[in-house]
Amino acid sequence: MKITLILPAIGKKPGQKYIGTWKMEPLTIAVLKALTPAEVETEFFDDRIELIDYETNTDLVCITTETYTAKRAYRIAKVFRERGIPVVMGGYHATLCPQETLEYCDSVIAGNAENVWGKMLADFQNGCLQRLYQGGIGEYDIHPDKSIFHGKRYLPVSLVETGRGCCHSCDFCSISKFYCSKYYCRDHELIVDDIKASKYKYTFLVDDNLVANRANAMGIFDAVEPLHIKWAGQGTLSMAKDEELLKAMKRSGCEIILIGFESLNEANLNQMNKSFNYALGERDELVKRIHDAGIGIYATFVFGYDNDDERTVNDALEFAKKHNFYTAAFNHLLPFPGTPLYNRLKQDNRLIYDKWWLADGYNYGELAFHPKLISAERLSSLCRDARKEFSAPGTVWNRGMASLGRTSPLLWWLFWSMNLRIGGEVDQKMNVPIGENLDEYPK
Ligand code: B12
Ligand code: SF4
Repeated sequence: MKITLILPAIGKKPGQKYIGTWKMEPLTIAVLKALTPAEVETEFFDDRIELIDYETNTDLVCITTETYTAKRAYRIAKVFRERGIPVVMGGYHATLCPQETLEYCDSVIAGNAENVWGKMLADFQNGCLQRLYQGGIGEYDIHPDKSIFHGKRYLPVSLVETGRGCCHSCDFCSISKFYCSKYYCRDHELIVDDIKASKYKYTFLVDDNLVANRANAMGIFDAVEPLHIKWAGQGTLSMAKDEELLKAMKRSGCEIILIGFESLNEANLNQMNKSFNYALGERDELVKRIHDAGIGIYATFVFGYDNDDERTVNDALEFAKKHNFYTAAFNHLLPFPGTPLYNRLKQDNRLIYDKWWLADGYNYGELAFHPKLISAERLSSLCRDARKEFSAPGTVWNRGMASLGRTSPLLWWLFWSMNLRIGGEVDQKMNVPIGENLDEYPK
């Protein structure tokens, strides 16, 4: 038997290349490969870097879905199903919208694949593929098999999972919905083995909230320290309150930590159920503590809550410039299906599209709902302007100089290439048509 794994891309502008900084190794596919029995032949098409061979000789097609890639996934599935080849889907979108996804494929695995993948393959071989498999949540005691990436060129960063889920319940977050606001630790030996097997010295520890469980986090940092790697990860501002934790993070090789500041406005933080971000105390002081520990910050902000207006975007930009963050994202709010945010906006009749991810004419970078104090178009362009300003040569220079000594020399060099690349991509990303132009070169 042969199965074909596919990672669909978001979309691209006609004649242009796919967004460079999105081309990371897809851990999801390496996990599915590892779960597949050796006697089953596998092949993999990464839609972000290569053309899909729709004529390939295969028995079963398995597609991973995110909400942004759902439209593309459905189109790919249609072609294979017209050839009589069954299609299975899983991933974030399929889990959040299983009934919609089932309209476009033969079977869905909702949740984590680990404990049902083998059964799904056996059912398929026995001619009794079920429509819906309920996978587990947070069980992942295997090593991903990255041999499936052979011959594909990704960014030179190794992805290693350290945890799944998050203990918080921010109203816009798909993770909190998928993992029911719980955090699941991963066995530290597996983490160490994965790092040892990694191709690159620079590692992205995949975790939605690395500091969700303090004792577990300290254990990971102790286990990783002897490996002498440099890593980036994702946490929350709460880590700044804990000096011992910060020191252990740094000792273990932490260089950059992604922190969702989201908003500087208290009412907005309340509305998104992230009030813990201001309850922690003086924000400037917390940022300083992280920087003083020798850790750079990737700050993320989101705009579109009910108290956002022209001023709030600018306030966040000034805050990011004042602290000379290593990098920052100025995103507009997007209602992902299944989240409390989506349900609230739908109930209030504020969605521009019922399903923006399938809507004809919906482009990356556009708002999919009406904010209260500002128009959708204006907010989209303010976010774009903030990104441009933050990556303008003068701002990048100031940030680069501030990072000198804060991060290791390797990360300091990386700062320039990364920030210049991100700056160059701002307009390339704006208005990318979702699901379009992917069956053409260049990739
Ligand atoms: C690393 C990462 C990235 C990397 C690389 C992405 C990649 N494709 O490899 C970068 C930084 C480039 C990135 C970019 C973006 N990302 Co991202 N990213 C992640 C992150 C942190 C880890 C992904 C991962 O490797 N997980 C580990 C694997 C093993 O878990 P998994 O994918 O869930 O797979 C399991 C199950 O879902 C299931 N499964 C998955 N697929 C399939 C398929 C089949 C057939 C089956 C049966 C089962 C199955 O089984 C797997 C094993 O249990 C996730 C959050 C997270 N913790 O997962 C966000 C996440 C996937 N990203 C997200 C988003 C929104 C984005 C961006 C759109 C952000 C933006 N505004 O630009 C872009 C889009 C880029 C693109 N798609 O081209 C959202 C998606 C939400 C949604 N509803 O779709 C997530 C969930 C983050 C969040 N907080 O909500 N991202
Ligand atoms: S802290 Fe981050 S990962 Fe956790 S629920 Fe909030 S946005 Fe999601």
